[in-house]
Amino acid sequence: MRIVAATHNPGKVPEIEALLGGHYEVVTAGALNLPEPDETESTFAGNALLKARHAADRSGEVALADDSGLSVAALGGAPGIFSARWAGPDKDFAMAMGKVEERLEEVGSDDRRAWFSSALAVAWPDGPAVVVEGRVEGCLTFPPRGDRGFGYDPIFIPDGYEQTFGELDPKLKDSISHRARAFEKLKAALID
Ligand code: ITT
Repeated sequence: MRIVAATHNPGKVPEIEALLGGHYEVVTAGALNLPEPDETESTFAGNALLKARHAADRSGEVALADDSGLSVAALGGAPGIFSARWAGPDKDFAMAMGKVEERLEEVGSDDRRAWFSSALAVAWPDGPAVVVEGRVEGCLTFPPRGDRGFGYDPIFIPDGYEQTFGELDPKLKDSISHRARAFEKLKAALID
């Protein structure tokens, strides 16, 4: 069976493919020339549903979307749903990670706790949809370390580890990440 990965973020695609474990043929929204919808909702779940619904109804195929982001405790959960927008139109994550560090300096807090969230939504064309959410807790480190993964991975150390997601083996990230945890819930929701 084929599933549309309703994302235009190339960093997410291998992770989604790995989580699907080769059981589905994955085609991306970009490959189908589907337009990128505006993320107008105020929650990860709302934006994931919006993206999955948009792709499923336009492609006529089952679609899977991920809406995710980094939340920093000392910044009241920012950037959160604005994680991609903090990187600007050029998707400059070196700049976005610098902005996180600057904001932490401005608030003058030593609290480096942070978490990644992922909402995964599956939508059937003109049919139902399912949405679930997963989270991984950790702390931030500066300067960024490692060139694996994508986005904010080089500043995030998951609890129980000493390396950042940018340094850890992608297979390990795929077993403990926010996306992996959401995926476990998705499997349970689809089987129940
Ligand atoms: P799509 O909406 O097309 O999927 P996007 O990049 O705009 O792509 P989001 O709106 O969900 O996706 O933004 C999530 C941002 O949060 C993403 O761009 C990354 O910067 C960050 N992020 C999410 N998951 C991450 C992960 O596993 N590692 C590092 N950064 C992550």
